[in-house]
Amino acid sequence: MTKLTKRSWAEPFKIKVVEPLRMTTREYRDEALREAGYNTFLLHSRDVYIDLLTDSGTNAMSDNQWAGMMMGDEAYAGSENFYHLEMQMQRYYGYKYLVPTHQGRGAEHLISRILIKPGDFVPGNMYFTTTRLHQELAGGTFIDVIIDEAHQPESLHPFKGNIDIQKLADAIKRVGAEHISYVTVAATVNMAGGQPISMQNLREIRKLTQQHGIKVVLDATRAIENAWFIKQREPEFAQKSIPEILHEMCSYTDAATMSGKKDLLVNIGGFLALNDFDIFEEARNLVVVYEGLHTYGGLAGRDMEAMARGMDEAVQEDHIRARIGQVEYVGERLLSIGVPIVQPIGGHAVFLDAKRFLPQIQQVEFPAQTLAAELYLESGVRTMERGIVSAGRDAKTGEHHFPKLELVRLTFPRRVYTQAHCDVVTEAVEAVYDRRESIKGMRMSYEPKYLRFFQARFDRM
Ligand code: PM9
Repeated sequence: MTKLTKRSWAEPFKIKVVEPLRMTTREYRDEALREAGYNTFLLHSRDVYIDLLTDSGTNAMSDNQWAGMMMGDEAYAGSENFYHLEMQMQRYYGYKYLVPTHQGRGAEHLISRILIKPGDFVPGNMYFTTTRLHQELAGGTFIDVIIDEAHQPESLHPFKGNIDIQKLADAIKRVGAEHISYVTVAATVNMAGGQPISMQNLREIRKLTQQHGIKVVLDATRAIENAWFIKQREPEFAQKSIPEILHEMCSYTDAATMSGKKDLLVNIGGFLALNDFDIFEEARNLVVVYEGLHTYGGLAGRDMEAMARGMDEAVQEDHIRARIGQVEYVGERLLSIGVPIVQPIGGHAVFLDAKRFLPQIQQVEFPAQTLAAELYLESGVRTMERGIVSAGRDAKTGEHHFPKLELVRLTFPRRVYTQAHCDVVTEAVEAVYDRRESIKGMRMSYEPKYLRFFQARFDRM
């Protein structure tokens, strides 16, 4: 008799509430796709079987978080939940001041308006869609200073989120430190495949920027998952706790924008965290114009409470091990059948490499958009394009950006799907992979001005 392979861990929770899923036929999905203009963002959620569109706001909250929802203090001003959230942010992230926002882009809007002067530059470790747009709307220009390996799906560099310090130094020299609003550092880097930045790199960024008096703003959206990778891959941190690592990461930065909808296990919420009192004062004033009073920033008291409680759960190692372990499980299975994906496998998602998956489709015919549509047609699994459509157009020339990475993101909400769902997903990818040679590209029939990937429509070629 053969022995079972030993599993030393499983999800650190059991399921108390369930939500039924709906399976559809291929004919039904064909029609639904056509109605959605072949854009998975435009599908009705009821027509989706397994939803891997995003891990944003789609997490399952715990019983403790739901209990917290009942403790919402919905006073217009001075909600108890705000003070709890502020205390928790200071405890885990270590910044002095908190400005709540309805979600991450609310915080990006505020910091961009405050720190960017028209004509300024913002270097960073690969663009993120909403982050770059707010920088551009404030009159800034983003400069990508991530290491080259981040643009190479097959590179096994353990920290593909790192900034190339030489590229950053060159950018400072080229445009002048006085024209750099701040350096934006994402942890992990979503568009590179959920890839982490190392603590060593954060230290080097701090050293260089300090020499020039330049501020560093962290995108802390998935910083807890980044801390996990630091613990696994940087020997100095093997014995450190996640909160200790997170604290040190934040200590090399001056401020953070946060979408609580990811790491913090909630359905809505975000914040801007700051150390500089003057910037805080300006942000606290601006937030009342765009989001809501400075003690709720567009959130209900109950949402702030759920986010405050989510922090305690998000830093638990058992939780992160199972969360990242699930993503790894799917990635490893796809690798084992030869499907091209971004490696190393990232924190929040498995990214299919559409350029290698569908080499017959030119980038202007949207291979990743096509692949996401095919995957839905095949199985009802919803994913997201992260390629030329997401990259949008150059703000000055109006030309398409042509990103080196043309990816489809299979994004795993936290604590939502089981291993059986994961197996169904890998089988669906395999089925599309088996018929990949017959797949043709698409043309864009409608293109909105901002963040086109959300609402663009396509036709089959
Ligand atoms: N990320 C995601 O699916 C949701 C919207 S974009 C498709 O990955 C980072 C690293 C993010 C992010 C959102 C935001 C904005 C900032 N930084 O969505 O406004 O991944 O809460 O956050 C999405 P909000």
